[in-house]
Amino acid sequence: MATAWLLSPPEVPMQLHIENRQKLIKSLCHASSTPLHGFVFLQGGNEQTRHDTDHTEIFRQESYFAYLFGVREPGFYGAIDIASGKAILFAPRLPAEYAVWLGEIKALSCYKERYMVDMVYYTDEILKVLNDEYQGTGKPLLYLLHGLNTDSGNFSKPAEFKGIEELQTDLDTLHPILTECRVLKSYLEFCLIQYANDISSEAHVEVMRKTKAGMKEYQMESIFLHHTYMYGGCRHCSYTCICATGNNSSVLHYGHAAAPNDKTLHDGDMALLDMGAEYHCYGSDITCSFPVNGKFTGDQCLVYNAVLDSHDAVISSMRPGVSWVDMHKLAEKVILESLKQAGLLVGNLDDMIAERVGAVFLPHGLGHLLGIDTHDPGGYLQGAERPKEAGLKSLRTSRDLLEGMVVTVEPGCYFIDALLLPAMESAKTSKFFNRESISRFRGFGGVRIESDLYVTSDGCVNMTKVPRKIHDIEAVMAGAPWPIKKTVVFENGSS
Ligand SMILES: [Mn+2]
Repeated sequence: MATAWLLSPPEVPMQLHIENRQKLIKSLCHASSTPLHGFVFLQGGNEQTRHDTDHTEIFRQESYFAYLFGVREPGFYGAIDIASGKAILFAPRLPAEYAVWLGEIKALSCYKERYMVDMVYYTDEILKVLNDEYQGTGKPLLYLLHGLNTDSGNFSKPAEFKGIEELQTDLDTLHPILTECRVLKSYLEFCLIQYANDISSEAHVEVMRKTKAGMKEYQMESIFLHHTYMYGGCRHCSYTCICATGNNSSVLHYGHAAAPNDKTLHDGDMALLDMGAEYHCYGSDITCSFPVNGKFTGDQCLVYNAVLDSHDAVISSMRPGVSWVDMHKLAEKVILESLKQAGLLVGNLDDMIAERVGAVFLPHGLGHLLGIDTHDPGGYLQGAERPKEAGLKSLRTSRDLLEGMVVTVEPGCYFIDALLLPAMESAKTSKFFNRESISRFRGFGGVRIESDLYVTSDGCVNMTKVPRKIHDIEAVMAGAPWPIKKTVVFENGSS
């Protein structure tokens, strides 16, 4: 059955980045008791080549730079004059042969128009321009980006250019404030994340429909990539596709170079597909789990519904002020309850929770902030400590929810020998496991269900539009329609 897909990815209004810059300046001024002078100054990403060769990897903008300026080309710098709010871009001066190999060299005015900034100069003019534009006394002061990414442990690299030592620099102020700006999404940002969700949801459904025993895992990946690029204009994914079937679905980050989605699908396997496209640097992060033959067995229903109940329980409890750590505990509890009801676990639920049995089945965090990065920054405020308990320590945020956050909800239930076997041996936890029933699930793999949620003033909106209930998944896999009404983005202007 042919489906009419929408063939026109949306034009992104640069108003989005104007608003992001205004929000930053407002936050910076709000955080200081005295009027601030100087420039927010960022260096955009540079093109990378493959190892020692001249093969250029496809460029994707650095995320903080993308947030403020939306520039898609490499080699740029950007400044915002804090006093006036004026935005200045600095473009690389391209050599004449660029026009032969890479295309027309654009006039600076083209960048000014496209990116809706106040001024554009060349990168070799930075020092002069900053000196000329500076309204304060003494040497121009630059607020540079330097701070920890709490997911990777890496630090963002402050801008560097020839002559920067002649200016004053501040490395401490900008990072926490700019990061916090990224945590709460504007209406236009919401629209972009919704678009990435719409096209990715559609692609997940397309994969479900085409999945059959005998295929390779990478063919599911290929269908997803084709759909999001062909019909959605998404050149990048938010992360490497995880297309795991059978026991591979208990490998949390399957799909990497050493496990490249290359198993053959067998009748009876569960598939766990964690795939999300990104558009104009804003991403989506969606996981669907289903049997490759299109029909759930009793045991597959049991595990799947345990995770779906957990997913739904969290979503119906989410609202501003709710602690994400509590949401993780709720997710865990619902899964443990289901496993107990099914006879896989025995004993008192509170005792199981106290002994961290939940982390045996759900060892990763419940979810994370999502935006320009899949694991968007800001999960831990400066000075905040990570929880130390098993499972909870993997949380990428321990914060209370705020209106405007986009968070993933991704509970899972996995049968991972490396966790299950020691827990069944441990003096503290062995009593909770019904060995006979659990043995049925060795080699089952796992189930994860992941949706992207936008936190509203009194609840949340699920931005992910894929079949979740077992009868809906079975129907779609058997050919039933699953219309995804694409959200018309950017129509209502900005907020
Ligand atoms: Mn995720």
